[in-house]
Amino acid sequence: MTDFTPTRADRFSFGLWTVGWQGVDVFGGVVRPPLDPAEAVHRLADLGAYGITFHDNDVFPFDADAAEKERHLGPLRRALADTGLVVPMVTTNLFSHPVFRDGGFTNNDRDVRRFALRKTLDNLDLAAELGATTFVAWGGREGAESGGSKDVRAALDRYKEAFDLLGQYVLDQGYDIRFAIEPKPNEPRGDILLPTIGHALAFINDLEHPELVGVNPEVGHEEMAGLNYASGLAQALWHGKLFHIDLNGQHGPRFDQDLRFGAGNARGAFWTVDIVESGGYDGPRHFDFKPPRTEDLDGVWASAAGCMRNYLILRDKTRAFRADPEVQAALHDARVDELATSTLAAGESLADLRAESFDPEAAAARGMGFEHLDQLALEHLYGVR
Ligand code: GLT
Ligand code: MN
Ligand code: MN
Repeated sequence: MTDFTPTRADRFSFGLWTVGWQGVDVFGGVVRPPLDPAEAVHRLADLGAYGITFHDNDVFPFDADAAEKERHLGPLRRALADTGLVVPMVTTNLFSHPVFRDGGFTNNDRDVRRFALRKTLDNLDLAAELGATTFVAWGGREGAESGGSKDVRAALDRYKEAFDLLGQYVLDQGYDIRFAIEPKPNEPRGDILLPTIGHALAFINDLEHPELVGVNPEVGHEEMAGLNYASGLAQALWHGKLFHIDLNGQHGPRFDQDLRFGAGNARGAFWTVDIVESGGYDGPRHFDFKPPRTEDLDGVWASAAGCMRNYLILRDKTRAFRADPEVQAALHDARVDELATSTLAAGESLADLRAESFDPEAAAARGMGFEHLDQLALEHLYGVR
């Protein structure tokens, strides 16, 4: 039994932009003071996280020269050394500065695309230096609001060109880094390129170095598209492409809420933890949430702690569900295990298959027993089993 206190072994990580979000939204300005990255590292370490992640401009300003970058990186490096926290993932901000109003890698303006590549190359060097092995690419500004403004096929050519160049750079430098594309259907653009896990997986197949590129699915982004996050994770795992995850909470298809993990769709969170824990994913449990604007700094830390605590609570519940003998019997009655058996037996021919007699009416009369199974899952989630 656990008291749901996170430890480093749980491998929880947080983006600096999450706890550092000052609450600026489309309708209002800052509600919280800036959070020093080194302070964030110490607070997250105290709460039980094992790592932090960041965009280049979460740490130093957009226009920083080498000396200014170093002035900001120094205290961060010291905080990492003092706490023992690691940096498993780094990402590039290709969306905040007005130059990226039409995106980075797929901007219609070629000079902006070239600038986006330079900014990303610099950040790859930093990622390698800090030991990050995953490099996330969230293309929030890569998209359009209107049909005529973007040639989507040309944009995908340029997107591919960018990942091909960056992949080759990583290979040439000998960096131990893989890329993870983060899909999102919309917001801030009206329609974002690579809007879902499925779109991203198909795109990756056409890259020069597909082995270097996977996905970083976010709970809220898939649910904004009305999709089932846990099911998307399962497919990404099936393709060997689940390189990283962004855990948070969302209440169905609406604006990107970035609630703390476990808030929002609690049933979805249960199945998310189930697949993350049992599906072969071995990366960080990374939170990408935004402590709501209602909160002061104490609320920020309560919200961050809640992400980890909810994950651990759900981890306990999913383990109890899997270990429950009644659940195991219900899984068997639902023939869930039978799906793992190949449809044709070894050595069997299609002629054998065609010669087999089968009574469809008898098979059709038999229910699947899924309701009983799902009720058991809900009872574990609701805390009565
Ligand atoms: C931004 C976005 C997130 C992405 C981050 C990585 S930035 O906060 O909303 O979903 O993961 O670029
Ligand atoms: Mn989001
Ligand atoms: Mn995210």
